[in-house]
Amino acid sequence: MSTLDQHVICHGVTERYTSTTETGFCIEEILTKGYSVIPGSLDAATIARVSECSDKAYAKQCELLGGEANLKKINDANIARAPSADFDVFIDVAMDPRVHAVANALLGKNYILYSQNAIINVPSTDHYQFSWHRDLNYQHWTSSRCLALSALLCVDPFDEITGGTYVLPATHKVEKFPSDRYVIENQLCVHARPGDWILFDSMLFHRTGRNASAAVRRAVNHIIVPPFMAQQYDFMNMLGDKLKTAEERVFFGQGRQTASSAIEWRQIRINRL
Ligand SMILES: O=C(O)CCC(=O)C(=O)O
Repeated sequence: MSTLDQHVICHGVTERYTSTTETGFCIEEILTKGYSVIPGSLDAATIARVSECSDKAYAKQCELLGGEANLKKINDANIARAPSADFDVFIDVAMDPRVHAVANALLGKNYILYSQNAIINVPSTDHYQFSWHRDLNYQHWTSSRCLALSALLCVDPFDEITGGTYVLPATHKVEKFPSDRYVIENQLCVHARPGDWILFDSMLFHRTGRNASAAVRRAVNHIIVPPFMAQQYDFMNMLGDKLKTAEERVFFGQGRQTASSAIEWRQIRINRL
């Protein structure tokens, strides 16, 4: 890139982004191309614990469900679902303030955790997430505002060899999934380091890359939504007592479960007074 290319000049432009902060630039990238990479607030020891606990949570889930073979039958092998139910470190991960700053700016002050899953990408092993998808599955429409934010914590290096996340830039703005030729000519692999977050509009088409390295590549995905959407898991039921702060309880969905009756719906509001 020449020095001339570093100098931005334009004409006929009266409106533009003027992002001056890291969060502001991240939001500009998500709104425009659908994704952004930011460094997280978590230290190396925490990332190492996330790595170890992802494997332990998965092993426990395999055991509870009658072995990994049963998970393979439902295309759900090598995913630890809601690992925060077993290991508190995933509560800390979900509360990373850098992610919450972006969620707040994109979704407004009311948002909750729809799902949290650790993706374990084993070398030379198929994974259901290798296929292109939106995190809001089966949705083929666009919205003027971001409807959901996906926050993928990279636990290991992400690149073409290790199986980084592949994206189709700006497809959060296009209703249909593109043709094969378009995908092949426009897909790109997002590079990231352990501890980084890949933040993307949940409607962006993406997939996990094949892992051609010798090491397992792990990540923890969080889908963050406005509270009118029902959560994938009842986090409050799974980890209610473990949540220490009001911020944690709100994010994990306190008070957002479907009311069992109209009386209960009103009583919850009266109790809040
Ligand atoms: O593992 C990845 O790189 C992406 C994960 C993913 O596609 C998902 O969790 O929806």
